[in-house]
Amino acid sequence: RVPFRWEDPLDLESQLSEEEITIRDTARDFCREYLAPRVLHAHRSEDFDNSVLPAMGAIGLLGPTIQGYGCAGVNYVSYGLIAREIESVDSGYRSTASVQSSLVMHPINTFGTDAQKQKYLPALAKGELIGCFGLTEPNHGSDPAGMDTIAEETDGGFVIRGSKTWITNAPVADVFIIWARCKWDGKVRGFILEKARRKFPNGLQGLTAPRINNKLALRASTTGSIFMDDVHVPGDALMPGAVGLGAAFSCLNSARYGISWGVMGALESCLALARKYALERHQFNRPLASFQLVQKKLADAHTEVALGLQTSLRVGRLRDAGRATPEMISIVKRNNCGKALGHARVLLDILGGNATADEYHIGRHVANLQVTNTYEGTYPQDIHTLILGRAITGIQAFT
Ligand code: TGC
Ligand code: FAD
Repeated sequence: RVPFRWEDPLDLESQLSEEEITIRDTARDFCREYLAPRVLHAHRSEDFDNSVLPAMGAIGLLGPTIQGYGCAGVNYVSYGLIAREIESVDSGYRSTASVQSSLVMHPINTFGTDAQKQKYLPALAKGELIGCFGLTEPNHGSDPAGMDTIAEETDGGFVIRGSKTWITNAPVADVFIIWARCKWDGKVRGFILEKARRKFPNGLQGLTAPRINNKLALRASTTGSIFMDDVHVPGDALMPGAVGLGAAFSCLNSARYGISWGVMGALESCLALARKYALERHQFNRPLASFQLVQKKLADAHTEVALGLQTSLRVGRLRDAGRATPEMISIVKRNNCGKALGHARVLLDILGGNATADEYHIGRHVANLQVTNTYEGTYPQDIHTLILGRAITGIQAFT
């Protein structure tokens, strides 16, 4: 009989190359040694830890799929494996990293000029600059097409006015990727704005990014609003290739794909923690793990981890071959986020009263996983349901 390893039920290991395993192990060691000891303080205090992005940058975890500019230049499967390891500690750390990689470095690399790439990418890769991505607005979340932020042409540059909200990294960001509707032709375009802090003491006037305090989840990451009060930006702030909403949505493809791996990492952590607890804790003179009802909770979560990782791996392989579509990414984002939240919530019950104590971690993951179901397509995955419904029927049901 071939031995069965519950930790890797469908033998994912054998589907990875040596290089992918090395990258995964490097990320795993970093997460265990650097992030895990910090996470309870970060969660309790809601303080953004300035050391985290530079530490990730030092071992090549930022913008890892980009070739050159000090980036690792690895494949999308490796990117997913990194997200899985980071989110096994906390979704907030993964958010911080995936915004930097997928929503800031990716658009600059894809849509920017050579000068923009040279200026920003090496420092973003090192974590010396922090980036954020402003698409969501107070009145336009699921439907960014209705955005109110506008850009007007002025002598040699642009004036941008409007606001964004619920923006990861915004309060600590130096580089703002801002999506605005352009008055001259009605198209949405992407701009790079420099905040007057740290590396850009002469940054833009009228750009502020106050923090949103007292979040119930993702407290290890920081989130803010962005206000742009007639911000005069130079002509070279425009990313020439970032034209149309499709450009903004193409950045979401990378981030949503990474989230599909990440949330499986969070569920794997919950499973390992619940299993250990169930083996150690005794009631009725027996370990909790000996009760059939407890075993069902573990088996259900375990099956979804196994299936979810396989589907993300498949989409990653297709993406690396240039054959992944946004609909495929909607399948894994929708499925894995929903399954991770549902099963983490059930595993939490195994802890009994201790579920209430944050040092048992599962409750923090449950709170975080609610948000992963909200951003990048909402809970209960309505937007991805409708993206898939449209693909299946040919009829859009958003409006
Ligand atoms: P629609 O007509 O569908 O498309 C407009 C244009 O965009 C193209 N397109 C895509 N291109 C590439 N990738 C995709 N995924 C694309 N989806 C659409 C499309 O082909 C079209 O191109 P063209 O050339 O024909 O003009 O646009 P719509 O306005 O009807 O929107 C549809 C909908 C609802 C799917 C879209 O608005 C949507 O995805 N809404 C959800 C919004 C969202 O996910 N926001 C995320 C904000 S960022 C964030 O949350 C970061 S959290 C990160 C963290 O902390 O980890
Ligand atoms: P709404 O769009 O108002 O949706 C409310 C409810 O209505 C949801 O249940 C939704 O599913 C439902 N709904 C909406 N339209 C339909 C429809 N057509 N059919 C059926 N149901 C519908 N955004 C960024 O741009 N950058 C970031 O870095 C970023 N980081 C975030 C970090 C955090 C912690 C959070 C919470 C959010 C972040 N977001 C970010 C914003 C996030 O992407 C939005 O919250 C999300 O897109 C949903 O928009 P909304 O909150 O306006 O909800």
